[in-house]
Amino acid sequence: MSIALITGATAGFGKASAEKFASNGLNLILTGRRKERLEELKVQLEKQYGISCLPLCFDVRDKSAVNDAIGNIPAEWQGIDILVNNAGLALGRDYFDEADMDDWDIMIDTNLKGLLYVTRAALPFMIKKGGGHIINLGSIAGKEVYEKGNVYCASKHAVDAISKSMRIDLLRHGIKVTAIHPGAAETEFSLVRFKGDPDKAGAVYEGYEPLSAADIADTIWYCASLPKHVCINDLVITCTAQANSFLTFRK
Ligand code: NDP
Ligand code: 8X3
Repeated sequence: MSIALITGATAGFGKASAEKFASNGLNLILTGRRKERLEELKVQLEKQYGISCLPLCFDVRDKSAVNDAIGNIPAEWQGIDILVNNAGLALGRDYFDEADMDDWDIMIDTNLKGLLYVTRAALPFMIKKGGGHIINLGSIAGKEVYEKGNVYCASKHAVDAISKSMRIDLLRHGIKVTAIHPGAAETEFSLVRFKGDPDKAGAVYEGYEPLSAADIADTIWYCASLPKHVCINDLVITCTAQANSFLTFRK
């Protein structure tokens, strides 16, 4: 059975992807910081789909914790076929000159450095196996910038750039690299961005139908399930009401 490692599996795209991958018979290494949610998901997916899950609880910003958790996975889990680098967040929506610089650090440390740490830790297993597929979650914010998006947009532009670099540097190992760039999708994303304020978070999705976590999980699975010789390099996906990173048609 194939093995997929999905970061940020406790919510949103990561959780929906875990369900999609499990329904297609893959064994899953599931990561996140919320241990209880990981344990609950393991129990649910194993019971529902008859697959096996290995929950790994760590913060992707902590390089030693990442190396420790992934570097020491049991031998039977080391044959990772697919790595979904999904863990990430936006914090705040403020003008550049007014933004909280601690928010900047957290976004850069999570969205860019966390992705780098996890990938480097998992790669030796994929290289040893002779190939695999890395799927990075960028964003439409990694293609275009918008007002008060500054450092979140920069962190996702970095994901776009590193995905292109990985595709070149990992070619010799037969590892595919796909970057998926969603537009607005209703998950816990905005609740996190607005630091737990449900009114601000809800307002983001008012007046139009945003993408859902399941829409993105379907897209991730589509890219992951293509034949070995086919690689979607770069995919931008928005809801029909969204034209680009800043223009959304609201009724
Ligand atoms: P959610 O907030 O619903 O889920 C985010 C996931 O990331 C959670 O499982 C969370 O787990 C994990 N995570 C966050 N920080 C860390 C950390 N430091 N260490 C480990 N895990 C972490 O958001 P989405 O599902 O919407 O977002 C997933 C990805 O997609 C992100 O990279 C986001 O930037 C990107 N994206 C989202 C869009 C949207 O509109 N929703 C659009 C475009 C891209 P835990 O808290 O348990 O650690
Ligand atoms: C999340 C989408 O438009 O809020 O990456 O930046 S957006």
